[in-house]
Amino acid sequence: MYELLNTVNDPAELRKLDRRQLPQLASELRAFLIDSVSKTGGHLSSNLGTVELTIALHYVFETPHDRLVWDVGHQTYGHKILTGRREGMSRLRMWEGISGFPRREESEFDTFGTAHSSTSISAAFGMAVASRLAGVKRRVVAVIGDGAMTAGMAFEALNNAGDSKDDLLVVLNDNEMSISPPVGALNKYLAKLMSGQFYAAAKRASTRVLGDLAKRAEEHVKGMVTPSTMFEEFGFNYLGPIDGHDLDALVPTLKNIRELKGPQFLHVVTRKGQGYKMAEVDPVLYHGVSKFKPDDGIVGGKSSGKPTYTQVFGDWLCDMAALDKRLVGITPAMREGSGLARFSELYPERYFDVGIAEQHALTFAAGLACEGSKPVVAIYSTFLQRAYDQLIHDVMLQNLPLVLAIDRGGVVGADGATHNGSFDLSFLRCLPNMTVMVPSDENECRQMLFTAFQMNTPAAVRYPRGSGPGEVAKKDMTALPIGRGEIRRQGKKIALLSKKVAILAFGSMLGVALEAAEELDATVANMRFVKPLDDALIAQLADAHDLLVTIEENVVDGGAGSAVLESLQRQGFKSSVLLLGLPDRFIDHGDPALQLASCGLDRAGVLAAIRARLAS
Ligand SMILES: Cc1ncc(C[n+]2csc(CCOP(=O)(O)OP(=O)(O)O)c2C)c(N)n1
Repeated sequence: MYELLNTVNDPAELRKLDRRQLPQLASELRAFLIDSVSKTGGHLSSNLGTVELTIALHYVFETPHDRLVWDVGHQTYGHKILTGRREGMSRLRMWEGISGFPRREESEFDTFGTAHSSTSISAAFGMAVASRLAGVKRRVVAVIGDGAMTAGMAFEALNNAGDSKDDLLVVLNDNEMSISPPVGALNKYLAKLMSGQFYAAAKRASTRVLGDLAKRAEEHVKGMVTPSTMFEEFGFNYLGPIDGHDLDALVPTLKNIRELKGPQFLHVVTRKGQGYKMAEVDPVLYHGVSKFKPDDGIVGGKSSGKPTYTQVFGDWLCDMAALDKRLVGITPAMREGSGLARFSELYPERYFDVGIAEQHALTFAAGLACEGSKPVVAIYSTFLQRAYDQLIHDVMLQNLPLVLAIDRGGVVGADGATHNGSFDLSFLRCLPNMTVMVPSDENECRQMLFTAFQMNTPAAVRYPRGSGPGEVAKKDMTALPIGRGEIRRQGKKIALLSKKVAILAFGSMLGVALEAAEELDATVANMRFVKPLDDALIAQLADAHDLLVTIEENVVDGGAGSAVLESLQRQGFKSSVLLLGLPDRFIDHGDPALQLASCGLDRAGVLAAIRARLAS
């Protein structure tokens, strides 16, 4: 079935094929992708859309000597398959299997680790400059999607690279989709470029001889070409748009461009989900998938029945919006992932998808807050990292009321190290004016969102991926007392080795704390707030116990446990304290239970750590 594909274990073998064999290779690669992703889950539509582009790039460029830099990297399965990882695909995104994104340590063909978007042009430009400085002749190619192109970082890189004379090729993979339909002026501009010139330009680009292109590039560098596209204004030689599924257009065009000097920009048009009808029709649903049967497709949407924290947030947002007209909901291009789909339909005028633009999202929200709106920014923990200065400088410093609904706090599973929300408690709790809440179940999450919304200062509610331990039964809006935790379990007898133990649990770790406490007959506190901390509760626990154990799904360094230590020190306690949390290393992809177990954050790990401390 994969007659040709099975012969390609390396791009060098690909380059030995006759050009006329490439369409067959593309169809085998596409079939392999559908079969493989249906068994493992992963990103589907974006990979199906880049099959021909991937083949053409490896066919034309001398990879790995020439550098191929993928943006986001969720479209690199074809690249992985053609670069010796066909068999590895059966363990894609699994514990100790290959990653769903490019990783430098995984292959010499993965030139730059990624998964957060819009980094490719900067990284590729850096590589082009370093190669020139080292006197190494190589081509460097960045492949970036139209969604990723909306981020400020991509424009910062264009601005910088376009003003240089370095040899760099930016390939814009324009499929007129982000995860959801793309937003913004750039998208309209690209559509205009496409509608006017597509067919004529596609024909021209594939037949144009090198001399024509070289002359045009030279004239471009000398400023003799009247800029006609925005990319030319940025200093790039713009070519295209061409059909990104037509290998007869792609290969000759790339071969010609390969010989040109200076910054080049090739606009390629593809279709997300190409070649698999159901993904073509619904590329949003097929962007990231769990296992499915290729003949049936995804049956019954993605819901597993039990509400996820994301859904709890989405429901709360709709309910809150009905109660308070000042509420606005903001997402940086994550409508589905962040649970805003229903809100966007019910309240289109108060819904803002700002594009892949986390930095702008925060400052935009700050502006809204200045004028009396009540912004709720829904953001993944990992993507909030990109907007840290905007959070500090524009929001916290001015003490503007804003709700940060932080999803995917803690380990996230198959997306792995790039996507784990491992650091937010550390980087949020050090900010003046901030309130940080961590729900231990879905109902508490709703209460905390309501509490945050009532406050007139910045507040974050940080919840994990997936569903929690309970069902959300309560639909009412009740606020929690700020900075107050609660005792969930009182240790009755003197526990192990005559020592009394109290576990101070933060958010998602309450469940495992309670399990461990059953065995040790320990006291358990549901701390609820990382900031402000419940100093009185900490003092009470310190008075009555020999060992305090803190547990959180955040790095130990600077996290909630550190905050407890600071509180004890401030209050003059010299308690024995054990800090449990994520270790000082990046956690790889895999089942979340395995990820947590690898960090000692499962029942067995927690018990072992506490026993070891008591015995020491
Ligand atoms: C900084 C950042 N924000 C959000 C995301 C989540 N995300 C992953 S892919 C994607 C859409 C990318 O669209 P595009 O670049 O057009 O690629 P396509 O999937 O259409 O091929 C988004 C928003 C991300 N990876 N990085």
